[in-house]
Amino acid sequence: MTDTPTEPEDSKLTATKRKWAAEGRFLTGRISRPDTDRLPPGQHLVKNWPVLDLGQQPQISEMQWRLDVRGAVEQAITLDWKSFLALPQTTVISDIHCVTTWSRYDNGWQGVMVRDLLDLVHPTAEADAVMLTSFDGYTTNLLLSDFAAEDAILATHWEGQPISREHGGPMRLVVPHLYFWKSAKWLTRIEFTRQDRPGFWEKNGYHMRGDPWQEQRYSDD
Ligand SMILES: Nc1nc2c(c(=O)[nH]1)N[C@H]1C(S)=C(S)[C@@H](COP(=O)(O)O)O[C@H]1N2
Ligand SMILES: [Mo]
Repeated sequence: MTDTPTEPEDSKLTATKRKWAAEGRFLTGRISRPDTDRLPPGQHLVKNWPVLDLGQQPQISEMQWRLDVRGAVEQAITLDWKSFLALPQTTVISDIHCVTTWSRYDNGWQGVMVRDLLDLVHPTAEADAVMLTSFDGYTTNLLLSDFAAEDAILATHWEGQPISREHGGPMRLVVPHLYFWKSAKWLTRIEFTRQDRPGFWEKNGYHMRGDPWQEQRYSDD
């Protein structure tokens, strides 16, 4: 049902952000911890919610929507919209930290906790990472230990309203403890893998993990 989306094209944005990575732009050299500093080094607070993506904002109807969960799992599954909404629904509040230096506190999310999805598919002992693919062709990778964070959520609602198309509706991932590029909008495929492989930004100079408190903005090489 879900075909592999094609890789996004090289754009001006990609070229600019690749250049920032090469220059180490925005790096403060400070290391911090979430329990002592709510705001990670080099970040500033915003009240609005900026839109950032590769410029293709797919319009996915509830009819077309699918979430394909595959790879190193005991129970691969393809969910349609109705079966996704039938999973346990949870609300959480968390902060956003974007690598372009803005942070936004106290975002209320509603949806399916990643941990509830993991209970359903049971990653095998070999599974070490996930590759996420979105309807716009975007990819990003996470270690399973980060994806399984207790506040990671497959979100359908923000502040009580369905997430708008520009912010990744009808469903996006939110992994609050990593830079926001790891939080795939319009998510359609979760592939569990034995090895952590780079996604789109990770191939373009950005860090494999992306911990804001350790300022893991860019790859080391
Ligand atoms: N599918 C998809 N997800 C994506 C992106 C994208 O281009 N496509 N951009 C990422 C980046 S770089 C950021 S900072 C956040 C921005 O989310 P927002 O537009 O809701 O603020 O989405 C992330 N998820
Ligand atoms: Mo970003």
